[in-house]
Amino acid sequence: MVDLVLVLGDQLSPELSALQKASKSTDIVVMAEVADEASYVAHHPKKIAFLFASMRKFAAQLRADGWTVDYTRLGEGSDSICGVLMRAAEEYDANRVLATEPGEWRLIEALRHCPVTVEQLPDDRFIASHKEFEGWAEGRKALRMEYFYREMRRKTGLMMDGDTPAGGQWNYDEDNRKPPPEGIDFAGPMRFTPDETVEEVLQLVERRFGNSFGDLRPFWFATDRGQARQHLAHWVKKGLPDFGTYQDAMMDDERFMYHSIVGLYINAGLLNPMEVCEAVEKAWQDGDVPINAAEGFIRQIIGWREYIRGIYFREGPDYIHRNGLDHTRDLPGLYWGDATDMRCMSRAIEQTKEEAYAHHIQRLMVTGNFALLAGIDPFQVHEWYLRVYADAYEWVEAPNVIGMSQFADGGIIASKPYVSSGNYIHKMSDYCGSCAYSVTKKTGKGACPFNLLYWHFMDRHREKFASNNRIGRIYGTWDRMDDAKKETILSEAQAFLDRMDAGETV
Ligand code: FAD
Ligand code: DLZ
Ligand code: SF4
Repeated sequence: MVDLVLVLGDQLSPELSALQKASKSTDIVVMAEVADEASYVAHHPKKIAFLFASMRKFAAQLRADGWTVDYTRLGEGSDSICGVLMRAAEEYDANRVLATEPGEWRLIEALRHCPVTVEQLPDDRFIASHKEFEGWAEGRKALRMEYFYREMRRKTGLMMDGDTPAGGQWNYDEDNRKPPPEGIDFAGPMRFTPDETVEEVLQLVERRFGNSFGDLRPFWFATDRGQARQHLAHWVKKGLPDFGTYQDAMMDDERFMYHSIVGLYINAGLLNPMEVCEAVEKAWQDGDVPINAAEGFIRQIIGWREYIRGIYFREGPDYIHRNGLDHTRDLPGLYWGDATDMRCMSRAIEQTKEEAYAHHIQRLMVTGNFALLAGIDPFQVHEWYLRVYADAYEWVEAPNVIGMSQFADGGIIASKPYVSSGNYIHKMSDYCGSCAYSVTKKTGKGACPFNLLYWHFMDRHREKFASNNRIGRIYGTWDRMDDAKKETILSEAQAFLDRMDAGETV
């Protein structure tokens, strides 16, 4: 009996559980570019091109390895994954599909309801299974990442001396998070010139998705495992040593800083998270990188990445609709590139449009912070992040946006809302120096909007946050201001929001 083996666009890994369970000699691998996946949100064209090119190359690799692959190009078959499976089941007389569980409830449900029988196997490219995460979370009052991370260190043995963490500490963040340096000596991610396969896909994406937000060209992403590994080795050597130190810094003319830009490759399956961590651990063991860089990076992958996924699957399909702070403002046009005088916002959004990339602090403390302060509907914020980043899939994007960034899950992920006035951005970046607003002005003409909106947010959510032990004390500062000053701040913040809602340049 023939089985079909479904390989989705973000499952491009030879070690995929569905491939492991299948028989190379009798089973048929099914891969498909389908309109439903390419348009359930209007993805950035670079993301679609990256996935389609990587899918085509992965299919070629599977064939070279002896698999039979049924590959459907966009527009040449059904619009949905289930439709493609139904056609293939009939064509090959198969009555079962082996699949690895998709990273989205939407697609998990679609496969469950597909008329063909689909066996969904665990995605064991992750370090923690759903059961393990559940076991860890069970009975805890607060699900703090740091404790989960320690479990993952023990499980993987990464940077461990027996039962104790290498160097004696679990976390070296006191050496990280420095403000931006004068200049940086890393030229950024490795760039790959499009080959024939990539060029063909670029032309297809230009025709079909050319009107979506985002620049398709220049296209420089790796699109196969070999290239992704080259990129990783380059970054480990040149970027990793300063990764930790400047992890939170932002610079006006440095889009990538010392970040790894491996998220899109790991999430699509071109790199395995453990191989990435092992490369980093080895660089540290060889004495090439400091412990704060290696530990800080490994924590992002085996800590944050795994924890975030655990939350997505634990919280269920309704998570993306949560709105714990009742925010209802529409996402303003500046997120789609409309002019804004806020330098930090315009630079973060401009690079998002051109590169389908912004680093963590730009996502959290610039675009995310602004959306939260301005009270934008978290579902619209979620859709924006899902659309614009090349590494975005719901399992990882939604908890970061709904939970960490917008505090819309009521505090499952974050113990306090990630909000700040302009002061944080000023400390951690050089944006403010070339901004039309003044970060030191709290009110009046030219006052930084983050300064105004910060108090507007704190004031309107006083009931929720006054007793929060991490942020509640801030109300003391607010209460010490005289009433006239408070009134000025709130009315100027409201005037700013009104101008923004009216579509004026702010
Ligand atoms: P680096 O800064 O070099 O970090 C290394 C790796 O650690 C990342 O590639 C990623 O695999 C992992 N990592 C670090 N932080 C996180 C985190 N919070 N959650 C999950 N993995 C993490 N990450 C995504 O992969 N997809 C998303 O759609 C996404 N959306 C985000 C939205 C918001 C509002 C925020 C605050 C964060 C989001 N993140 C997302 C997490 C993080 O910002 C990105 O993983 C990171 O910026 C990717 O760039 P990089 O590969 O250069 O990562
Ligand atoms: C994101 C994406 C896109 C743009 N296109 C496809 C596609 O045509 N075929 C496919 O198999 N997968 C695609 N994907 C990835 C899926 O959307 C992804 O598997 C789910 O969102 C679950 O993470
Ligand atoms: Fe952003 Fe305010 Fe600084 Fe301008 S002054 S860059 S708006 S933080």
